[in-house]
Amino acid sequence: MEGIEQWKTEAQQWLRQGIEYAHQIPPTQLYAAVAVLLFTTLLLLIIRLLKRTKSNTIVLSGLSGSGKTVLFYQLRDGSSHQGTVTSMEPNEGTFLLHSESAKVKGKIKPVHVVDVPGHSRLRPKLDEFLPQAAGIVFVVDALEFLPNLSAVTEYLYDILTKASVVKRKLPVLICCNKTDKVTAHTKEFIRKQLEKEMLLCPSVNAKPLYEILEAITWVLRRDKAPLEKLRVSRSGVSDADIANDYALGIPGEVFSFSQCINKVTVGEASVDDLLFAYNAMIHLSRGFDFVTSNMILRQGYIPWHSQRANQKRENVEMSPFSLILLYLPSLAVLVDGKSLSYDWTVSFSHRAPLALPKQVIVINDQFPGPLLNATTNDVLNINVHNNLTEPFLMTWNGLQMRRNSWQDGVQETNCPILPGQNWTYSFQVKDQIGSFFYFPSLLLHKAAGGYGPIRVNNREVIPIPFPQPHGDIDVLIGDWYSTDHWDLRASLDNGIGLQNPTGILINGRSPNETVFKFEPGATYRLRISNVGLKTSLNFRIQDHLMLLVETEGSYTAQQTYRSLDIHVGQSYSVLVTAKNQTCGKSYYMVASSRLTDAELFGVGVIRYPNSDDFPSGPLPSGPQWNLSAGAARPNPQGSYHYGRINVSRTIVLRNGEIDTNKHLYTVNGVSFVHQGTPFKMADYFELEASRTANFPDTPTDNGISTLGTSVINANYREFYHLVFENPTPYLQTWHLDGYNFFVVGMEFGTSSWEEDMKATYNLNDAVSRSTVQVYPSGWTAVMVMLDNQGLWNLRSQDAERWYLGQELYLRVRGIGEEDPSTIPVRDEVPIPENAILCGGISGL
Ligand SMILES: Nc1nc2c(ncn2[C@@H]2O[C@H](COP(=O)(O)OP(=O)(O)OP(=O)(O)O)[C@@H](O)[C@H]2O)c(=O)[nH]1
Ligand SMILES: [Mg+2]
Repeated sequence: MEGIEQWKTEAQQWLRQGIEYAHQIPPTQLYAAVAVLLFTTLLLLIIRLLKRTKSNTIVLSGLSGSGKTVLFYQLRDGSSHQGTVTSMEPNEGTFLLHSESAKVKGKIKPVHVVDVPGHSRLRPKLDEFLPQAAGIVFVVDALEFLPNLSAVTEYLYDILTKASVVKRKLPVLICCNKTDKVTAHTKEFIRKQLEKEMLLCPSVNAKPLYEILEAITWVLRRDKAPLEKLRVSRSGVSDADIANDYALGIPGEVFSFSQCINKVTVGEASVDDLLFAYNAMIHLSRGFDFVTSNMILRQGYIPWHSQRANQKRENVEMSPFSLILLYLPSLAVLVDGKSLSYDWTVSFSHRAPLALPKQVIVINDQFPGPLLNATTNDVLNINVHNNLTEPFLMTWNGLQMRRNSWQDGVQETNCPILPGQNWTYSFQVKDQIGSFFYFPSLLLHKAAGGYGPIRVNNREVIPIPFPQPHGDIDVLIGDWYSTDHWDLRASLDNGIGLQNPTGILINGRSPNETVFKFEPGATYRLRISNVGLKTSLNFRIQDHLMLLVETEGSYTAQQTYRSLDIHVGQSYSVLVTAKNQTCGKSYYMVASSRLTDAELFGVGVIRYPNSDDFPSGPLPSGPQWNLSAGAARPNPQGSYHYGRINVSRTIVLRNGEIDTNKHLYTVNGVSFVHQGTPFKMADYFELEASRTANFPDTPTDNGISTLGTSVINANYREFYHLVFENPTPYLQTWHLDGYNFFVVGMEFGTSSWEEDMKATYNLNDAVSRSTVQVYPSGWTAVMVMLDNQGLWNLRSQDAERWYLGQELYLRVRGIGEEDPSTIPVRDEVPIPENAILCGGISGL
């Protein structure tokens, strides 16, 4: 008690002394001191307050399916659990990033992550989270990027023009996701496309200069129109955007993300490699800017994917929920593309091409058959009524039937449509563009016609790398035998090969019967396919040049040709510009045979206005071998990194012949013989089907040839290197259903391929196609990413050799190898409900 009293007295003394001291200080100094004191306290309080409200919220946004929810779980748990379904509610959580959870607790701070559903109806939720956000991660699906380009751009534009983003200078990370896939686009490509597409949004500045630059670019590439077209197509969609808060870009300058007031960065990520995403999160949530991956590595963040990638990949892919939901009708709105229905009656008709009567296969009474005119992602339903007297199947040369070999229409994937019956093919032309054709696949029916053109057009919003042509013209060229197909078949069955064809048809017509009308000055896209049985053709137009722009669904480096060799089963698009002020004249279009005893000519006529006459002068002559078009030549798409992928298997396939009781054709010594039940069906119903055991990956030298059922078992998502060797004096063409491959090497003069030939490969910008020629005594090498599960026909496009056994099947399987009913729908669609059953499964 005494102690306390003493303290009290001392305190009173200090107070008195203090007051006296204060009285001695001049009042102004005193006020100043108090003011400084108060100001400092206030400042400290404000700093404290600000520090408290410093946000650590990262908002994940982006289109539906871009991978936000997977990213959310990966960031939180290092795994995406059971996979994902389309989110209907935002996902929210405050957690230590999984990559940091091993670090010393207390030193690291949790991050608040919000995953906003991408469905357009749910996107307004984004506005609820932006006010407290520290940064936005805008997730882009780098795999399905081009088909969604306009939707992605519109959403991103919306975000970048919001007051809550611009005013607060919110950093935005454009995270290009799914880069684990080989066909994913690079971040540079995505950035460029987005910046370009942004210009089509309202109130993005800098249009005038951009337009000038674009015009120059397009004129150099002989183009003027695409941007205009895009602008028109976009302006209708985005009227609502005019209400956006801010404009983007700097007037008079080409738009780039660097012009945004807030920082916009582009990075890459995937379930297998979240290094960038993790670090972006860490830096964003701590108010730092994004860092380069070098800095990240220096700071020692460990890429977590190295330990757990495989486990996660399985988790993602086997998700039962996402599989079921893939098929929920409620999701149908998310699938773009329209549904097209065709009703086809296939029948024999007496026709007389080349003035020689023959039973021709017509479709709805037409020969060639009707045009299938689709746009990328459309779903086609083609109800085929078989009014022939024989079983029938149609196959779709070059259409990839993604995940859906059930619709491929070849002997080992489908049971035939019997006479008098019908079957509806139903498939999506997913992520494809280009020129193709369909033809009957069984019983040498192709010799009777039954073929027709397929166009898969670009979606309106996807630019094409050349001016929008004035019109598209389908040109089907092919050899023609005036003998009925059953007689031809009987000869082959009796060991007598096909002789020289009777002639060459253009669009099913004899010379001079097919007329194409040209308007002066207009540019036409000719979609040319060789639909014949076995003859390579040279195509040319009198006094007109052709600009090659597309090969079986891939845009090529554009090159001008006077003539083009088109081998059986190949398709090309060329642009032909009509002459100016050329009225009253007409010109020859010629398709002439190669390597036949006598040169045969298919002749079409190009007519300008007011010309009724036939062209004058001799037919334009063809060149010697034209080895450049379609070889391993540049493809400017530039977004594939196929040259960097490790090849998991090399298969060398040598074509040959055997004489048993009839003349047959072989691959690696095996001539294919159909067993009665299509393999695809036998696989599905787990029927023991006889297969040639151990089909060799390289030709054997023992010279023994056999009959068999060659199937190469291949692993889904592996990267294969196929070499086709052709020791014969005849030209060969090979086609793979379900895929485009990169043509990396081609040689003639020697048919035996050696390892060291790889040194000559084009591993940068090879053309991507589905049918490739192999020159006489030559070899051709291709590389293919097996990302399309199913059973795929690899065949000689020569109808005679195909009919006589020169084919095999690539059985690309992943999960569900043992029990086909467990194959995830995401990898392969289930057997169609209307599948025709036959052979060993007909009673099931
Ligand atoms: N290959 C690959 N697939 C991925 C990756 N990330 C996500 N996916 C797949 O993409 C699909 C969509 O992923 P989600 O995370 O559900 O998509 P989301 O963005 O949340 O979509 P919404 O919820 O509809 O907005 C799933 O099937 C994932 O398995 C990736 O990095 N690589
Ligand atoms: Mg989601």
